[in-house]
Amino acid sequence: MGELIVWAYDWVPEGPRGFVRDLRLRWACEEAGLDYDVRTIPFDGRETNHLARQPFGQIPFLNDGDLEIFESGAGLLHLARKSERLMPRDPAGEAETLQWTIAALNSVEMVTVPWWFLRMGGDTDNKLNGWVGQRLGHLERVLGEREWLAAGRFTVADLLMADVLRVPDVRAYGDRPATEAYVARITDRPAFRKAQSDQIRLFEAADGKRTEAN
Ligand SMILES: N[C@@H](CCC(=O)N[C@@H](CS)C(=O)NCC(=O)O)C(=O)O
Repeated sequence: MGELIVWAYDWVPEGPRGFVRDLRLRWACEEAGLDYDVRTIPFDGRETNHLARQPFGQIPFLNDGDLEIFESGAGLLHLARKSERLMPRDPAGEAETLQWTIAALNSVEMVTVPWWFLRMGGDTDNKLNGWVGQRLGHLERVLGEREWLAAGRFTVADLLMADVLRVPDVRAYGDRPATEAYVARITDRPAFRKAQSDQIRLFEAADGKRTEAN
């Protein structure tokens, strides 16, 4: 293992800025105090220009020296194994962190992503409303009873769950005060704010280059 490199797009339109998933890996590195570099692949041609590194043509992916990892969740868990700040080392704390990390991906984001995708296309009264409401309702109950998802302190599970929940459509859906307080608290962390502003700055700098090129 060696140099950590987070791979991102070199540019995206304004809408997704601050939400593109390389932010998850940047944020985790910031929380853990791990040195990392960000490198980019061209947004134009993204469907096919990096299939050797990410078989679905997506970002992010991560290098750790010679190790290459795609999927933001896999990248986060890899980083969590490098730093106790992201995941406790005791078996119970680690198991709780793992289960909530997978829950963020496979029980919450698995429903919220297709849901907001339908809404983006104007289908606000879509068939996933009930399913999303149910998942978020269960989470509201959990978050009403505890400050952190796992191990009684901040872990990579909170990073990922907050990132899934902070999507504006999700955040605005229903009245869920405990969830809103959780998202606000976690996205107020300096590591999040730095990762987000670094991402936005990269895309803003790329705006200038694209204008010059056209
Ligand atoms: N499950 C993947 C999803 C990655 C993903 O959706 N990435 C978006 C950017 S946030 C992307 O590359 N979209 C372009 C596409 O899907 O073609 C992960 O978590 O890494």
